[in-house]
Amino acid sequence: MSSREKHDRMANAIRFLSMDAVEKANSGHPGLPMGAADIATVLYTRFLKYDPANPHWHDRDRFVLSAGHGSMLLYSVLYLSGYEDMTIEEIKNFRQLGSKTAGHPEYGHATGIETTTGPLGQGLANAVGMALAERILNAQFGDGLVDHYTYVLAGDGCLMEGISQEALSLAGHLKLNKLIVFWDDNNISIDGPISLADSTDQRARFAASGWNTLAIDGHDPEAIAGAIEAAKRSDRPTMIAAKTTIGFGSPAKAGTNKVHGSPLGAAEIEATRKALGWEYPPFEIPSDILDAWRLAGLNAAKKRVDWEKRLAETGTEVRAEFERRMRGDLPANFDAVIAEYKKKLAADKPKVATRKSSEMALEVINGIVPETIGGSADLTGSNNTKTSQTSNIAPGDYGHRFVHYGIRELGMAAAMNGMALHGGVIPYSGTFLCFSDYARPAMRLASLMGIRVGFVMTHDSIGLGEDGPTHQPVEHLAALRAIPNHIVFRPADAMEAAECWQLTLENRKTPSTLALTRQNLPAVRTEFVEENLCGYGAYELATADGEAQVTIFATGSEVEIALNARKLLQAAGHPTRVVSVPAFELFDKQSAEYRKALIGNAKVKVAIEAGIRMGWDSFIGTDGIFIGMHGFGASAPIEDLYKHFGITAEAAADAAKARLQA
Ligand SMILES: Cc1ncc(C[n+]2csc(CCOP(=O)(O)OP(=O)(O)O)c2C)c(N)n1
Repeated sequence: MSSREKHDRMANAIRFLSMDAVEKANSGHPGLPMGAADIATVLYTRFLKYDPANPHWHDRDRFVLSAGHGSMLLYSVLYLSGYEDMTIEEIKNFRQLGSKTAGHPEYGHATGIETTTGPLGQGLANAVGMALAERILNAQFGDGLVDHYTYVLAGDGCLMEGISQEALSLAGHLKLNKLIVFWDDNNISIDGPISLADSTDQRARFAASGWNTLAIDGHDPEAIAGAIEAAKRSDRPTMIAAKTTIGFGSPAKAGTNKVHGSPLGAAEIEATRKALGWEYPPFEIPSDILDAWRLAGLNAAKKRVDWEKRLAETGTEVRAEFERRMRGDLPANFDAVIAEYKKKLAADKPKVATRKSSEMALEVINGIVPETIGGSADLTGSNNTKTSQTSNIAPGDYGHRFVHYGIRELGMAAAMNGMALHGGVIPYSGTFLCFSDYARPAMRLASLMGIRVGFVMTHDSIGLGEDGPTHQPVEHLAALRAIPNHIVFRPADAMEAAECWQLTLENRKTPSTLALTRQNLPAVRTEFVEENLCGYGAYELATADGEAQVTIFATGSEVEIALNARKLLQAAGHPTRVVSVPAFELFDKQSAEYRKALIGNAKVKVAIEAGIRMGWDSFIGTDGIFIGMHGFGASAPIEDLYKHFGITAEAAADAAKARLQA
């Protein structure tokens, strides 16, 4: 058999596994796997550095299927190359409950799936973060331990999405030349030909963003191999425009949108079997082809043995540090250092904005956790994400810890996801809370994937003042709290900010948002307690003098207001307690007894938060008093705004008194 013939048969194995799995599931996307099978075959049999038997090998190349609807391409390749958890049964159970082969690739379901993709374009942006993490770690640990490529397969859809521009301009600027993107240039999306909606010169666009670009016949294995080799020689990231035919091999449907997202149907599959000369029944791969694939998997793994050797020869200290970081463990002295810092805060009682408190906490954390990588979407001075340890990562100069992401909130968030997925670094970065809307699609995927990312969101209420309602978040706290597996922290002072950061770093499988103020806040936690009280999600900050008639729940900047309202109420003879609620999600995890006791049974329950009411009824009940926002904010100095919207201690105390007397 000629090598071309062998290649074709290996690629056809992907095509038929994909076609047959989609047919059996009666749903899915056969077109992309059939069209991109040649690219995947060349990549996985001749270039990709990976080891199916050690899928988490740190120095493996990463492959991101950004066009996640083509999931069967990835599942087929993982099965063929010998990933143990991707069995033929899993392929047969494509899209069924409990299978590893979900409709779109899901991180954590099976090894070899480097990220969750499906929302088009995000995979490409994840890959930028992976490629950046690789360079950062390479700068710290050297070529011997960290030296790998990040490959992407992106479709027309990925490139049409706005996020692609954020991702590729960032990668182009940073000269991430170990990032190699295949564009599956098949001219088809769901509605029909791309010309219905797009006439972009993609190569020109990538070139304008600082990329090396190549164009090839995506069905010619030698052209694919040549392009990868050329890409590896480039000093810039490379986009390979690979002309392919969607649904390659299907006599009646190839090259049309009919094969994008529906099963081919038994008759057309039969015709395709004939056309491609594939005489095997569904899910049966002839042994010579399966052997060839498994051999490719074994060959790809050879480099791991050398790498293990290099790791073993690395000095004990460096090796231990590298392994700690890649495991994602925090340094052993982390808790002790935070405790010391909390003691200092108890003594100093700083009156600062929580964005500043956050910076102070980061100054301590960054001093002992060298893997944190900070950043901002062009709001560095406002987000306070830069500390003394974090100098700028620049094109070709990656041995630093701060990323100027530019005004690219979604690209930034998705890149951070990629960095976290890569491992060895802990990304955090900021924008204004209001613009979390721009980052939200990636924040959601961080939650779905269960990864550790710190989303720093400053200017967290009308408290930002004069910039006005376009910049004043109102519904954002509620909207972010609505995302499963996402912790929204809203610390009230420097002590809580330190605790919230501690939790952000400790929660390895949950991303966190830190909602932080622009305005100064007094210290409300002035005693040192070793325990992380924010870890309860809500805790009693001030007790009532006597049996509580009123309980006031508040977060962040409104805790100060709650404490003042308590004073007014107690002066009027109404014992009042204040509960700080830095994180709804953590409170939900407490025992029923804790929650019941904390909510208590005071006659009147009040919540104060400069956002909308949504979510607060679980604390105060539907008949509770909510002091907060009921619509958009306004442009004015902060003092005027809080008065104008009735978010004051007096308003809260008056409302509580009126209710007590009712
Ligand atoms: C953000 C987002 N919007 C819409 C979709 C729905 N969708 C899935 S595939 C697709 C078309 C993609 O076209 P292309 O990338 O050319 O893939 P191909 O047709 O080549 O398989 C669309 C609109 C999605 N998955 N993600």
